[in-house]
Amino acid sequence: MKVTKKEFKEKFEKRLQDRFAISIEDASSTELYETLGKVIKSYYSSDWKHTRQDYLNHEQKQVYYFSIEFLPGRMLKSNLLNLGMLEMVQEALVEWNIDLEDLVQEEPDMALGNGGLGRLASCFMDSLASIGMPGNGNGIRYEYGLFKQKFVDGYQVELPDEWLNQRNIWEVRRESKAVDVHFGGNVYLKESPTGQLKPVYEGGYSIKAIPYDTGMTGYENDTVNTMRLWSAEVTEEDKINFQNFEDRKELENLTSVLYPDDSNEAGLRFRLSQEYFFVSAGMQSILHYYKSLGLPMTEMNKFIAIHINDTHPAMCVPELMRLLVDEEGMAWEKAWDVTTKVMSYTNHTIMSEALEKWKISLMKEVCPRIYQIIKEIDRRFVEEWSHVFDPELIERTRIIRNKQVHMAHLAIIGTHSINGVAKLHSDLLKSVVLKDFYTIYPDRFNNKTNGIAQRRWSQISNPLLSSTLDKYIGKSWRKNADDLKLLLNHADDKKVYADLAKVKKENKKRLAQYIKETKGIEVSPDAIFDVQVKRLHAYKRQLMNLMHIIKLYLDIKENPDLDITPRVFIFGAKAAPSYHFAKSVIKLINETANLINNDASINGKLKVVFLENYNVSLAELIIPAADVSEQISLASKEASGTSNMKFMLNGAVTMATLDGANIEIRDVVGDDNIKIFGLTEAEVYRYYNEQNYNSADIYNNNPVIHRVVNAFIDGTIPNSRMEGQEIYDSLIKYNDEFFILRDFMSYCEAQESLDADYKDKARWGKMSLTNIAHAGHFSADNTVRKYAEDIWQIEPVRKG
Ligand code: 8GP
Repeated sequence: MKVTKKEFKEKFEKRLQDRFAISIEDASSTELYETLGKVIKSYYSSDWKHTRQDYLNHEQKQVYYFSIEFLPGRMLKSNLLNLGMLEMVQEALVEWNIDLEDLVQEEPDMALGNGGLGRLASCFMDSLASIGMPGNGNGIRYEYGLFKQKFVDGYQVELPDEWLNQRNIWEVRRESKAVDVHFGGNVYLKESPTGQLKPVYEGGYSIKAIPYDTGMTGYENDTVNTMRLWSAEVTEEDKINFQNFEDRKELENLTSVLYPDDSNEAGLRFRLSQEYFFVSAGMQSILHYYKSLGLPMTEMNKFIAIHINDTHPAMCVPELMRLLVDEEGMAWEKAWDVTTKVMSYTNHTIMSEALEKWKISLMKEVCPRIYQIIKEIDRRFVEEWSHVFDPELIERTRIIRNKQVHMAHLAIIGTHSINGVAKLHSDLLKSVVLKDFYTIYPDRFNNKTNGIAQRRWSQISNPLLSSTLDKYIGKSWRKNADDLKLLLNHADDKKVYADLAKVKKENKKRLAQYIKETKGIEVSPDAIFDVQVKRLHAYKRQLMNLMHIIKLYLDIKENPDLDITPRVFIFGAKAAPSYHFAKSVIKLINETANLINNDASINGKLKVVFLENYNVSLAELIIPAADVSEQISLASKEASGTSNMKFMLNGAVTMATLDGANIEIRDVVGDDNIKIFGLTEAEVYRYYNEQNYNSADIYNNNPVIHRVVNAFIDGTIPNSRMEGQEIYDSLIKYNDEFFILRDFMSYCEAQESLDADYKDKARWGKMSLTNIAHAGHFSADNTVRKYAEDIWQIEPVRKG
């Protein structure tokens, strides 16, 4: 789209005038932001309409990405960038003495997700549009996003995220597309006059599902896809149908809050109702659309692909069966054939506590017809395979087992494709976690290594790096991230290293300023910025990072002349509100930070900063400033990780275990440009098999470890007696579930070697450059193309 500055300014002034009856000088940032949003929307609205029409006219196969979480972050700048207007608008605003950054701050960070899985969904939305693929999002419009985190006395406190208090300028309410979702009651089957069994519903209640659509703009290609988020509304008329007040309240609030748990999923009725709500609403609207095409129902798979992002939307399978069999009168076998061809599923974690299971009694209560259909799917599964495989294997893989409905089993049995999110993870699914299913359906399993929205994580978050890259390799990388490889032509050029270092320093200053403002801590941009930002989870081992900090602190106390490069350790992490251990780790990091930051005797060689409320916007500030990216999960536990990719794109060097996508990062950058340490996945499994891990032995025999672990209980870290004891017990009494003590010395060695590399400017320059140059490998554009080809069979319609 080509919009001149003059046109833009006229339109902007007119909008401001029409909406607020004021001139630019009198307008507040909020009014300016809202006006800018409206103007941007007006620029893409016709493309949005045309994109939809194009898909319709071409009877184009479309994918619907069902995800209970989306984490788009702020959209103002990404929309401007995608429309090719960012620089022009920045200039125009400057002419009015307005800083675009001030308006950016007005936008709430749309945080409708917990972490990796939700952010991935949003990266995919961006890429689908940017490569011109017909892709839609389908999720929940939570009124409260993920809680806002504050620290009080070092403890995490959760505050509500009332993001919708300020109006969401990007969404469009589409009342005319509302559907009803039925909950509860009883269902029995009755023979119809034609001899078919039809469900008869007794009681229960319906909730109105209202869709709110948000345009997903593609990068400079006039494509605008749709992310559809559903909101629950109860009409006055419906209210009479509720048997009791509690039911009514619960359902009225169905889409009010995002379940604030990352992986310790508690089986709550509320959550199950949310899942059924967005699944049923989305499936009904897709079917409605498909019927409008007037094509045979049996060919639905040629026009529609539905992706189940983790198991939360797994009820898409029985819901489509319900619609085809109950509503459309299709025979079960035909409906099953279509359903499995339409559906595909991604698994995002091997942590068994995150594999969802629902009590049968609960599912019967919330969505009784869905339960009946699942039971029938399960019955047929057993019938089909029990003559082929060992009965025990069939018993283990059934959907309904031990009075529970296993959602991953449903997602596997009901789809044609199951993928993991990095090579190692996909291999572990086949060899361990879903081994039995791999025996039954070997062809369904595949890998799709995650990717990131390259433009957000470079052009938007790191404009300085972007213009430096333009200077050396031209601009093609902005569209095609593989062209970052052109930087390798400068792999030995010290001038380029110096320029990249200059950019890094500026970004560090920007972050240092934020740290000063928000935490009151002074940090030097000459220090190494060593960053770990991600959800707080035991397997991610923030605790090991903390132990390394404690070790350095004790080393410096013992030897004040110790020759180490000053380091600033930066953390960002939210803990699930009910995750006690994770909250204790937060408290300990905060207390250690207090201790170290206020100890003048260490001469500022170490600083520790725990930034509050880590979210997408904060990530955009932190990641460009990082020298070191901490990706230190126990090998085999992190499915992929995606911040590792964002950091490398921004020139940080990864401190990594051989886990998740770290392995693939190592493969592309080479051993010299990454710091690998710790157990391999095979070694971890050997410990499991031989059951011979003994953390107390390590503790008793290694004086360094002994000293660091004791710091948790001997008063070294103040104000944290209880938490310290708890951590100590987790490491010693409960045998250190994630093998921190086993990996600790290897971690410290890797850190020492990193320190030495950092001192050598040329060496570090080359490492950093090599990481940037290879980051295109992890562009979500590439990942999504692979999904499109191998799983969804969709093609770009619009110019990509
Ligand atoms: C995350 C994985 O932990 C991470 O390794 C991966 O990069 C990311 O998904 C995207 O694939 N998993 C989750 O966010 C997750 O499992 N969330 C729980 C609610 C299921």
